[in-house]
Amino acid sequence: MTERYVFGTPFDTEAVLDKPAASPESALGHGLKLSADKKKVSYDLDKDDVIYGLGESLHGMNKRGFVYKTFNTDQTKHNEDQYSLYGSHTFILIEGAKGSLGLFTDYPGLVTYDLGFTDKDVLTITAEEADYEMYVITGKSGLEIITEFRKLIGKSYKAPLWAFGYGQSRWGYKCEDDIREVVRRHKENNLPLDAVYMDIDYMDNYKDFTLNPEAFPKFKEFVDEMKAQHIHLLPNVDAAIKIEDGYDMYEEGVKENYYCKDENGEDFIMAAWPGKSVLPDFLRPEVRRWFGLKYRFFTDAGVDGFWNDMNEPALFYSLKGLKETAEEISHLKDETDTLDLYSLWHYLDTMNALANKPEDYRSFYHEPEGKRIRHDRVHNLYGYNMARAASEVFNEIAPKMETLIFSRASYIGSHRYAGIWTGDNSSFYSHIELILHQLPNLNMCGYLYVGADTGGFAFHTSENLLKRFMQVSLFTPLFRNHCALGCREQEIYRFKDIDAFRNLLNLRYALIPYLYKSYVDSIENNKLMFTPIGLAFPEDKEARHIEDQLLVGDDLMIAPVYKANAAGRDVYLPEDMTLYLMKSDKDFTKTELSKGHHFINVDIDEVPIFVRKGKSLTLGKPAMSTAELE
Ligand code: MIG
Repeated sequence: MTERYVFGTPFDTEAVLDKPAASPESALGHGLKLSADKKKVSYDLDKDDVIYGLGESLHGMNKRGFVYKTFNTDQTKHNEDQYSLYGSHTFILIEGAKGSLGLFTDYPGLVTYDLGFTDKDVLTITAEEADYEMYVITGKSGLEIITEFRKLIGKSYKAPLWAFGYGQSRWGYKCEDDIREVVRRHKENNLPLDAVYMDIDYMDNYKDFTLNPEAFPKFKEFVDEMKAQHIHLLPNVDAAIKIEDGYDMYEEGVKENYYCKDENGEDFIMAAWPGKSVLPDFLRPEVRRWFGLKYRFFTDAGVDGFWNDMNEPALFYSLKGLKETAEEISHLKDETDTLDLYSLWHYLDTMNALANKPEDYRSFYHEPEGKRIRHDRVHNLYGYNMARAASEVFNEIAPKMETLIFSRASYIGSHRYAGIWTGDNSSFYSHIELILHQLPNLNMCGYLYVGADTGGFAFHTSENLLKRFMQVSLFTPLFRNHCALGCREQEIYRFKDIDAFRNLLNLRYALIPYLYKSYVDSIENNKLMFTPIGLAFPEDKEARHIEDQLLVGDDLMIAPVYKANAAGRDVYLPEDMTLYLMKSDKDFTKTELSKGHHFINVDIDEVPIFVRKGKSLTLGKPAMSTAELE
């Protein structure tokens, strides 16, 4: 059952299209307490209550014991001291002694979730303004509540089958030949591959919907050449538009008044990769359509995949903020003889605070339906509507193609338009574990086409770390090896043990029929693709606190090894299962295991797959690309 409470005058996020009738505030029950100013809802937690949800946020699968802030942030450090990442997924599920309860706070600005942090026994949800909707969902089980919530927010975006192929990416591929080499070296080594990503260096001075003409002199021919080898190209499309006379896109937007405005009604000037830039007002349908139709530049050439980046939106600085900062640090030159440490820190902090400044997010405006609204109040809808801009026109501009789009920033609602990736993780073992925590929480918030940068984005990967990363990612819909500029090259063919990597890719391709079926089933039936065993076996007290095992679809369970130099791991089986230790789709051992705790030995080249009681492991035949799958 879903109850809907409306406080103040909420902005319509379009997260829920078909809204149930509102309940009077006095009906708010289930132990939920509303503060006098109506900004805060609180709830007393029992000792063993588990809290799921909040999508891609950091920390455990059980979110209890920390504070989370939903304000989409270009956060390159996925460490435990961060409160926000790129997406705001404001649904939580409380599983505990009093039953299961789902809460969705529909507010597109800052919402603070204090989940037993300030007071270990109290959960509070605080919206920055008392203008939001709260959906309270009850049901017989956590899984039933999740399905009810997913129905409420509408069917998730469905990516094409080819999007389950392996993709190679690196920030730093610059030209046709860089991409050709990636493809060639995969082929030479018999490594399956479906996609190569084009990161921002393909552009002409970081201008959206342009190509560096020297690097891509005959783009259409190049796309065809790649297609002939079953390779999809996926350009990165950023949010900010370069200010440059003669850049047609910029000029059209100025003429039509399509950009976000500052306090004085002038175009708000900020900086991202293109330098001084403006931000399209994606909250307006006509701006979305204009931007969406620009994708023709690529789709006409046969490009059928895209990733949207920097769309929190990330602000390297605002022009106003830069001027203020420059003024402030100019005083340093008078202090060089007398500078004390506190002043030094002040100057350092002043520079560091230039990017993504809260004041900047409060200093520009959107004009949806002619109404002026300050950006911070609708901040989390920006990336949502950028992805939507493309997704809404693909059928029109590329009716014969099966396009893929995924975004970095998101808010519940954008799950209907695009997938997401989890942004700039690092080559850390702890970030393999993080994926396991994010997957089910993303799924419950509507995101099914998801994946993390495999091998890690920042920092340097090692051969064994990449293997362990791949052993998780080979189960996720988006399976992309991606890495940052300046970090150790991490294409598979850079390492010694190519045979072992090929085996992992073969296993992935053999699993694609099962994974894609489970993926579609999760979309059609509003289910999780990745289910925590605590939710699947709610009566099982042991299963409740296990965060590093997941059911994948209806038949399988995974329990990956994600610790450095580990020879194996502990596993808890909530029922009898068959363990397949898989070196490849063809080379495996099979062991029957009974319900309960086990230590399993897992070699660096083995992937443990558990087949549930009464189910079987269905593998297809691997292929060099999804197009060649039988
Ligand atoms: O400021 O396009 O998360 O995947 O490689 C960095 C360059 C901008 C951030 C993305 C990352 C991408 C990078 N981008």
